[in-house]
Amino acid sequence: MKALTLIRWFATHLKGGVALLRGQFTPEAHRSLIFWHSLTNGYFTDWLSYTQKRSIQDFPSESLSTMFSDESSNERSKIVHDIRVNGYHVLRERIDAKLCDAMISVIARTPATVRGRDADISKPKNIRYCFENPPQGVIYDCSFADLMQAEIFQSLASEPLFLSVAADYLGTIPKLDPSGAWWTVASKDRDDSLAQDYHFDMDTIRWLKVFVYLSDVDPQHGPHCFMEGTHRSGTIPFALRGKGYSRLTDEEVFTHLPRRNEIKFHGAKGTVIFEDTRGLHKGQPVLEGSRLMLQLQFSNVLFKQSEQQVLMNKHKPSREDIVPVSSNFKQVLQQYPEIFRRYLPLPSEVLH
Ligand SMILES: O=C(O)CCC(=O)C(=O)O
Ligand SMILES: [Fe+2]
Repeated sequence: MKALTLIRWFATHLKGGVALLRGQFTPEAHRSLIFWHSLTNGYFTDWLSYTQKRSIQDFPSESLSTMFSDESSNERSKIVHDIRVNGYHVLRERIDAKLCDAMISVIARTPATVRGRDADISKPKNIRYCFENPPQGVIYDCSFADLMQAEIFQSLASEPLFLSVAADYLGTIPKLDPSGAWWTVASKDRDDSLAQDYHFDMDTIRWLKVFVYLSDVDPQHGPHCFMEGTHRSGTIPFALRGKGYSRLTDEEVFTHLPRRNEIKFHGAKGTVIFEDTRGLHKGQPVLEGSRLMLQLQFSNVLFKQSEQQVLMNKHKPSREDIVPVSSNFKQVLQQYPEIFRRYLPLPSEVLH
């Protein structure tokens, strides 16, 4: 009987693996992706992402304007090289403080979902709460679908430096996957769902995250941490990856991987970190005050999501929150609608 269950389970993953190779990105296939990823120490995932490579030229268009200096824009190949080798790159240039403040002001007025240490446990956790009057929690998440209503976030998501680095790293047109901003507040409690223990992400086949600190981050304010090099195949020992898609304590990680490979990102407001979060990473708990983090995820393929997962256009920030900045959004949307497919229910004449 046990053997039969095992055979069935393996057959399910075999079917899932074939579906993935055929380009069927269903939730069932996603479960098999995690299985094959762990079993092959990442090599299956590498193969799959290879099958998704497309030749892209002159992407994105030269005529788009950037919020960064020429120096940063010219660093593109070095950034991609660093991500390939180490799994991350911290941009030398920070995002301008005025732009950060404009983002913060939109985020502060956007309803947030509370996670962890919820004071009112009779309420389901996935309700949106208004940040002005929050229940006790550890993390307050704002969905990018909401933030994208503001021009500043449209500009950020269509920033040519981000798009070009992502396209180069992914080997195809990047697609904006679940992204958002969140406050983490000081808390003694820990919760499995909070990403405060080491883990790897695996929402799709290959992706690149762009993290932006919107508050100063020092050791007291929950630095983001990454185990250098663990985004590459063959680097995570079976004792860790055999646990599948779960959280790992520092003790577990440092029993199997050298502690000196741990990178703690301290940085002022506006710091940009490119990271392949296929590698082991976590957000250290905040010890005092709060940390505001923004994250964009650019993926090579979009897995199908349930209706519930797609929180779309639920809230419109008021116009006074919107600081006019030159936006590339319309141009990118017109040329490459697939980048924002997850977010905008575009009319079919735009898509085809
Ligand atoms: O809060 C952090 O620094 C970690 C976030 C994280 O795990 C993620 O965005 O995938
Ligand atoms: Fe993560």
